[in-house]
Amino acid sequence: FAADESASQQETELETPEIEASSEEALVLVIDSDAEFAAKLKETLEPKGIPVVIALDGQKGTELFYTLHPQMVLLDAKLPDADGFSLAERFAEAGRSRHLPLAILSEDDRIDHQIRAMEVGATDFLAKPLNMAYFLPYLANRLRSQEIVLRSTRIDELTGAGNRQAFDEFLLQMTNLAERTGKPFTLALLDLDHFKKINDDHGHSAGDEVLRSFSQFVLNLKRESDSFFRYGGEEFALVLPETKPQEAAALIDRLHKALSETEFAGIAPAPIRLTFSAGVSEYRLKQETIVNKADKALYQAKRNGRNQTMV
Ligand code: GH3
Ligand code: MG
Ligand code: MG
Ligand code: MG
Repeated sequence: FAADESASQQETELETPEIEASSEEALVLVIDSDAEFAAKLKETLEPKGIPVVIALDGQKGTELFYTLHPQMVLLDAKLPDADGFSLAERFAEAGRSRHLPLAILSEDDRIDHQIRAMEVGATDFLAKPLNMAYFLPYLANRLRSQEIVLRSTRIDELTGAGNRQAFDEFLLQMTNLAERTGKPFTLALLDLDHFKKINDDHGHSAGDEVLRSFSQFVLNLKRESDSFFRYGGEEFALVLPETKPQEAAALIDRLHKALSETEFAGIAPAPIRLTFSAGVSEYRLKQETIVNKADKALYQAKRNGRNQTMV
């Protein structure tokens, strides 16, 4: 399954940086221990252009939920290692899943099960075996609504930073402006170091809390004219108008210094310390690969030992 492939990629020490899938791609996460059922769903949906990722237990499902940011979750009520209802509740609590279509699937469709699904924050309850004549248009409806929600949202719910959609649009505007006026700008990509370890050590809710705190930290220190976005899971972007790369690097070094003097308390039993690596790239006329350049610089910063900025 694709789930296993992406899992092994996650485990490599340093993966090649890549731009995350755009928010337009409707990825469906299926968490179900019935491998045959899950595989059949995948076989049915993928030819219709809906990528499906499968997790056979709650732990894997949680990992993929946080790594892949799916547009929809189908979650079996009974999992080998977790209760689907509690898992659904955790996903809903994660905050940014507020708009996420999340269906609980169960062979037991007694009304108290259906009520429980609604109480924990699921959007739907589907009885198993699925009635495909109902399920397919149902899924299409949910994904269509979800796409509209994603397109119309500019703020990342978890962190309060601008979201990926906002970033893409803002970058395009800045690029057009720079081409017209010749005014350059600088892009900095910030990637938290060894963030996976925070999730592994303290759980994903703590990880979420750290993402929130880090965003707040940057939002408090950045200049008024700089724009801050959540570019991907634990990756952020700063767009710095009329700023030279060296000035940007100096600004980011100030962030590095301030962060080294900061402890995030109240999240885990002991205060959490955090570092990040950054890649900086300047927009020049006719250069359309600013994100790729910043991404390459970021990769270099990681290679050089993290907690630093490369231009
Ligand atoms: P590196 O220093 O190489 O960047 O290591 P890393 O562990 O930070 O990077 P990696 O890409 O291996 O792991 C990123 C992790 O970020 C994996 C994923 O579960 C986690 N993550 C992504 N989005 C979220 C989120 O919204 N919440 C939480 N809690 N974790 C997230
Ligand atoms: Mg990574
Ligand atoms: Mg990363
Ligand atoms: Mg990272």
